[in-house]
Amino acid sequence: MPLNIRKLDASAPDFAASLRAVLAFEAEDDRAIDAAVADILLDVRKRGDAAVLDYTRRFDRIDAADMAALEISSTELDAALEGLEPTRRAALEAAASRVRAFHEKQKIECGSHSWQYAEADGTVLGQRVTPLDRVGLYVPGGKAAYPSSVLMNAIPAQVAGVSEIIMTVPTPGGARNPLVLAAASLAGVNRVFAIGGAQAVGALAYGTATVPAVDKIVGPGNAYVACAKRRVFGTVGIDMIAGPSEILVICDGTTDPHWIAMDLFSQAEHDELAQSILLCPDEGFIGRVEAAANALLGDMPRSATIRASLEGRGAFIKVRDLAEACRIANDIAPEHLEISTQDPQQWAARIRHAGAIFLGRFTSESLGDYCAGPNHVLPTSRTARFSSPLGVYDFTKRSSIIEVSRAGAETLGEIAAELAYGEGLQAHARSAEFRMPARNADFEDQ
Ligand code: HSO
Ligand code: ZN
Repeated sequence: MPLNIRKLDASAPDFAASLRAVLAFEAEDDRAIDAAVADILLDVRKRGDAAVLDYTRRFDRIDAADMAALEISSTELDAALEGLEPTRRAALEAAASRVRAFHEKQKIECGSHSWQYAEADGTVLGQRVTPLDRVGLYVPGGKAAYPSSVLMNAIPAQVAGVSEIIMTVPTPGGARNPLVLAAASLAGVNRVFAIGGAQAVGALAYGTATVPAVDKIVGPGNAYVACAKRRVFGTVGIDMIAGPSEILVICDGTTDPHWIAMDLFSQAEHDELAQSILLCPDEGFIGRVEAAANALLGDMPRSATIRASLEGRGAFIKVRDLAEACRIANDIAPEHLEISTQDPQQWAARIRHAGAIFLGRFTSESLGDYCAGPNHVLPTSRTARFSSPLGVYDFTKRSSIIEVSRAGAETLGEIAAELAYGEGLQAHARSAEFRMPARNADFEDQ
């Protein structure tokens, strides 16, 4: 059966409403899931390892005597790396070193360094940047167990200077994914536990006798994991709640339509709910991409997922021109935006909201997923309007630095005391005034 992908025309009077309908995505908000997760978290908090072992027995069918049996040793991680087929290992190493190089550069450019300055009277102000002590990395099992995501989450943490990265990965039935373990070894993950679900999130957030409590939990997961991350937020930091993958392609109609069709497939194959959209001013070209998609689909092992995604959430949108395409792209604020046109820089300059922008016909989004260097953990579901790719900055925090000189205590004391009295906070005012000879009869220099 030929693919039945929705076609929209940006000039149609009902276009805005049709686009909203295409974009509509309700993050799963299932009360039953939330209630189950709340129970699990409470139980892990109360009973620690014993609770985690019980849930792992129940959900992952692993009968471990104790939590130590669920820790994957560094010897096993290294052996997984050693055991990889040489070309696979070389690719993983090349990807890791490119991702590391990009994030090293990001560390220098993106305000990861402390700074301070002195005012005329000697008061010093500044900001100190420190890495988080311990980070938890959740890696999903099953269909979304991506070694590339291990690299993308662990490497920026390491570059930031995080001293301990604790990874959890469910291994249903005890099946360990060697490529995931190899990636953990390569990325320098410190400890790995074969646990998953809300119980793993709880263990990382609260700590158990065996699993150390972390300061922040990052990494994707299913609805239970997402819900658990939301619930432990505040006790620990979290990265983001990632939605299904998205790709938006702007094409001027002169790229090989097979390339474009495959780019749309590349995100569609992640998930039935993934979203792939093409914006193009040339209706004939849209037809050729559709024909190419139909010709290519049969060869895809994940054709069922691709079909469900494209037919359920995909769209071909005919635009008047590329300027209109850029306006629509900003409205959609996609996770990934490909600009497959002549002079892509010109159009990229108009883009304000996108997780990652891929310029030119040779830049397939998939290169960014694995090895270009920038992070593949990106804002989805229009959150690119206000958030950024995962980066070194997500694994650091800032402390303000204030060192007031004796002269500064006078000038700042005037201001602070005035405002403190205005707020009815006497102790604040007096605390400042004690350090001001003019306002403190008992002032003694020290
Ligand atoms: N495109 C995904 C990341 C990924 N792709 C991992 C392949 N493996 C993020 O949206
Ligand atoms: Zn991908």
